[in-house]
Amino acid sequence: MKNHADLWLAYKEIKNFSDSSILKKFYISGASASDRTVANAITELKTGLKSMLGIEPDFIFEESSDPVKENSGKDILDNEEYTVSLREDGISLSSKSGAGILYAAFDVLRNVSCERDIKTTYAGGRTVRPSNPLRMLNHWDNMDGSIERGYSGESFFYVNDEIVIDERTVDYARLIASVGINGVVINNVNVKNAASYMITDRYFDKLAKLGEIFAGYGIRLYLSLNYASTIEIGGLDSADPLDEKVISWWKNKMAEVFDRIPTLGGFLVKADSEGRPGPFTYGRTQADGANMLADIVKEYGAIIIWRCFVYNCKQDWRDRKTDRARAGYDNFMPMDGDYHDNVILQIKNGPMDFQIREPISPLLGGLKKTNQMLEVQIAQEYTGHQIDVCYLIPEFKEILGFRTYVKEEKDTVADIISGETFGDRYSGIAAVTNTGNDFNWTGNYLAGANLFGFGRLAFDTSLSSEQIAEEFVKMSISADEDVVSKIVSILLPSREIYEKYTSPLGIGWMVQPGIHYGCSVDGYEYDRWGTYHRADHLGIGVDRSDKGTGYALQYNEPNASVYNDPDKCPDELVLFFHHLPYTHKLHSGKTVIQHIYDTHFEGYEEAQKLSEKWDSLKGKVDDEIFENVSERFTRQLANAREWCDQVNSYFYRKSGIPDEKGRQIY
Ligand code: GCW
Repeated sequence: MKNHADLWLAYKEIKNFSDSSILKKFYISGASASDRTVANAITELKTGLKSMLGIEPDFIFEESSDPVKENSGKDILDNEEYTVSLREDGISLSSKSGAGILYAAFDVLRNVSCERDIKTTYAGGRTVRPSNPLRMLNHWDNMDGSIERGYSGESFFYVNDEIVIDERTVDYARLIASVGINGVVINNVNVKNAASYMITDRYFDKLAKLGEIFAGYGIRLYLSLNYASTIEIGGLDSADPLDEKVISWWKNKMAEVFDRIPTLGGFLVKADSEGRPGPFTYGRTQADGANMLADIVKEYGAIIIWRCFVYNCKQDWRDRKTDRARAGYDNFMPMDGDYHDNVILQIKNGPMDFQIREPISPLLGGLKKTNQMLEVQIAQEYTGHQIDVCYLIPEFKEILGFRTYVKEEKDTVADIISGETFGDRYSGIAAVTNTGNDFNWTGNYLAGANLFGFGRLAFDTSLSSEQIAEEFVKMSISADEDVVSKIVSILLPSREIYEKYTSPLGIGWMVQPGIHYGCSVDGYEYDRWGTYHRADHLGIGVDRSDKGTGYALQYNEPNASVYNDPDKCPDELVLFFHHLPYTHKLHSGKTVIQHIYDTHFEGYEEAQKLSEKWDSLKGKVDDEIFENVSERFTRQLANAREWCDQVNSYFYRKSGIPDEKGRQIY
């Protein structure tokens, strides 16, 4: 008995499948039979088709060619593109690489698992080219087994500072490869203690083995790097990127690392952020820091992914001009074009920190000559800790579809991170993952939709939130139409509902400090990191217009003028950009204060309805899944009730303005 669920690779038996005759033979061309990824694709097809349909297919290998050497995002896409087409007596899978054959195999298994008719699905052939070259998960796993912002148990990569490789490791590679993930950073960006020694002999053998397992599923291994390694493990007294001793230490170190871990794709670096050391410590620029490492790893075909989460976390909230939201743009725009071509800047979707709603970071659409990756979070740090249901794919669709006006066309975030807008050498998308060693991997079974969905969306940004949700439910829970439609109708509105009872109007952060779950309206308000709602007896919100911190002007036109004007700014962000009286009329026709009351009562009521809908599924879904989600709904309703009561009471007491509908506010 496994200690973990199969999730969307459960391959449940399908009784009345339309026509399985075409699935008895597979023709494989492009990648060679000796490729271990092709071998894994065949194993997967055998496992899945036997389990779902009781058939044992044959495999015929046709002409094969070698994949192109990957020196750019375009090379990756050329290799990973695949085609599935119909033959007289079988199905043809073709791709330049083993990874492409594996994705093709999972494409077939997904369609069978969703009980779609295969001949119809693949009539005329289906060629899929991934939307993004790099599709990565970032684990904030610590080597002691804990997970920073982890809500699904302990790390399955580490126990007591040792790397674990077991059946779950392989199943993890299968799960994420099945949704097209091709890169994993296995350790916390806050690299500390034993993690600083990841790049030493102590861990090389295990990392090499882990890299081989991942490579067999088309996944590159990456490591988070301690920028101050020269000091912490190198015995030097400096980490200055321009210091010759530092440079030569890194040269020797990287030669050793890439010799011992040949599959390593590169490093993720968090520097000069929240107390982490970095180039600023030595009066150098972020580009100095990134380029020094990039130049050294280039000969190994590796990349440096450099996070833009840099802000002055010692700022004084009383300084009305200091604005944490400005920091990313102010720190990184001046060096646009200074980064070498195997450096990628990894940019959080918003200027603050993964709130339930933020404007899009102005770096996306600001930077024109720098490789960029988008960083989103499926670990529900501020969005419910995988207790509250919060399906984030609709939010990611909004982010990807946002027009930056950096160019006349092909200017959306999706265009930029795909490499389409600027023809970048490297680009892509990463998610801080929500996994852990819980039996169901993600705490709440329904949070699995965020892991599944992130992968599917990263691979194909044209997919809809609804289609992704449907696939997830059919493959992981049940293909029963009534069950599918009910659970999809729980997932789709859940982000808006969470926003209703925890926001309003672009105001986040009213969370328990440090924990980031549960309501505390002023918890962060007077924290050194800046104020977040600036509520007084007359109004609420932060003035980020040209009359305030000027953040709104970091955007390209027409976005800057829209955000800068309280009468044009969209309601859902108006308090992020402006300080407005409680009586201000929104586009919706409501006043700010009535919007606060209405959304918090609605949010709680709608969360109750989701829970009731789930209750109606008792006996129709696996008991273990039913109980897991049901227990979390109980906690979510208590949470939503607290938020509703505390936020409404706070703003009623602050404003003195009664609820138009006369509801009980304490
Ligand atoms: O979201 C915040 C978290 C930190 C995290 C940091 C980051 C890994 O509270 O736990 O540290 O941002 O993104 O680096």
